[in-house]
Amino acid sequence: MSFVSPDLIRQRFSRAMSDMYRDEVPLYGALMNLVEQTNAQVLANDSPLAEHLRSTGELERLDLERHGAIRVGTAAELAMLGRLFAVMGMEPVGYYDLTPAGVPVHSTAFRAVHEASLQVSPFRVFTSLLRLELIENTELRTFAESVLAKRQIFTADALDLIELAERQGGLTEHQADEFVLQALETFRWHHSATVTAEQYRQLSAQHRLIADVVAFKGPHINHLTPRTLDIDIVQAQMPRHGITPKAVVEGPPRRQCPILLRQTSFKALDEPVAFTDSPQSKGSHSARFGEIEQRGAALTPKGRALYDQLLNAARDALGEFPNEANAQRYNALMAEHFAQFPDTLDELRQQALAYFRYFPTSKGLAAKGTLAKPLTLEYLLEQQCLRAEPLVYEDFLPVSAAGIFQSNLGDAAQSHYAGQSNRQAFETALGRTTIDELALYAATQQRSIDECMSALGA
Ligand code: OOG
Ligand code: NI
Repeated sequence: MSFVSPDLIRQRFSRAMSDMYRDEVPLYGALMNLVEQTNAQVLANDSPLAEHLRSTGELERLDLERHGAIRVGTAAELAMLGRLFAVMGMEPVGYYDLTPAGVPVHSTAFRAVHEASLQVSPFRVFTSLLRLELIENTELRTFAESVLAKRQIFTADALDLIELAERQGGLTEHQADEFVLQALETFRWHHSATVTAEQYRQLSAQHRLIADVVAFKGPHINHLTPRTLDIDIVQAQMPRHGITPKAVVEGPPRRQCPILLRQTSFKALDEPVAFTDSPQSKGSHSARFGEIEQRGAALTPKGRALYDQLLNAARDALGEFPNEANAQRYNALMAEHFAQFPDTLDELRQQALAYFRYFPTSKGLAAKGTLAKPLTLEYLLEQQCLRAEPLVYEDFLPVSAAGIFQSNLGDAAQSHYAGQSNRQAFETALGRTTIDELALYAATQQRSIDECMSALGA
């Protein structure tokens, strides 16, 4: 039996998800078009950037590139999702605790882990598990648990195909196509809620996110995010396309050498829903939104510590959550603080602030065997036998994610939770440990060094 590679299943699934979401949320299609136009413009005007993206393979994956997000209610749902994503070569990377920011969830990102797989499809899904234990009202918590206990978010065929894939070690062409169709059903939007209007109101009063998870049949995809090469252009253009962006771009400020991840979104749409007691009446729920991101270099632990330090200092100086009224001051504070973050590729590399991939140059390959030993990385770079390109950050940022959640839940939704960060509980629910993203970047960097050394005969 011959199996379809999990990377290709993921690529097909990502495309199917994008088509479904574009049908459901036309504004996502508008945003995609805007991003596509902007990317084409940036590439036409910035040939060094175009060359960098071509040489690292990022250009090929640019149009495919997107992430989505979902929220689930129970450990069993999370564990089964982990198995569903595994069929597509996606593993849980990173642990994000959003409770310090007043959002009662903790999360991971399901994604491919090897650079070759990421090249075929970098599709990622930010997946959050509701922390019901943080609901203080025991009656409401018990009610939420009982509602969640009754739902099945996977189709019977999806469950069969997951088991089949595990048993066989893969899926055939036909099975893979069927799997994509069946898996998609879990993420579809449902216009009818599973609770009464009054129950919805109570859940929502506790936290809008709780209503979003508990009151529906499944974990509808709540946004899909294309990757742009210039987020400031898109942010500025959005209003002209009938899209209202959130007040500030999350993540680092604009720089010469982009680092980590910059993100902005448009507010969630108010959509009609029917409740169980009043199927005809027009309730509404807002959950689904649009987002764009610009990705930069993955930072080492040292670089990340500097990022966190500067971000916290800028936010402390602002003294409140960034919002419409203080957006200008926030941007100025960010620019001021981040002036301390080195902004050339050489500095980022020499000070070990970012991860890099190394490529042999034609000069290096021609000189193979004739180079003076020992062949150190610095020597080979100096001789222009190698070149270094920053590694793309493939993950998320907890403070940014909280900002995205907040902007879509409304600022009134800020709550305070006494709960501790609980990675262990999350991993117990998931049924496995989450992968340390920094170890993945370090491994990719090391593989590229090893390949270069052997290509140059070291
Ligand atoms: C997820 C919000 C976080 C991101 O890109 O940081 C996120 C959610 O709203 O469920 O998508
Ligand atoms: Ni997102």
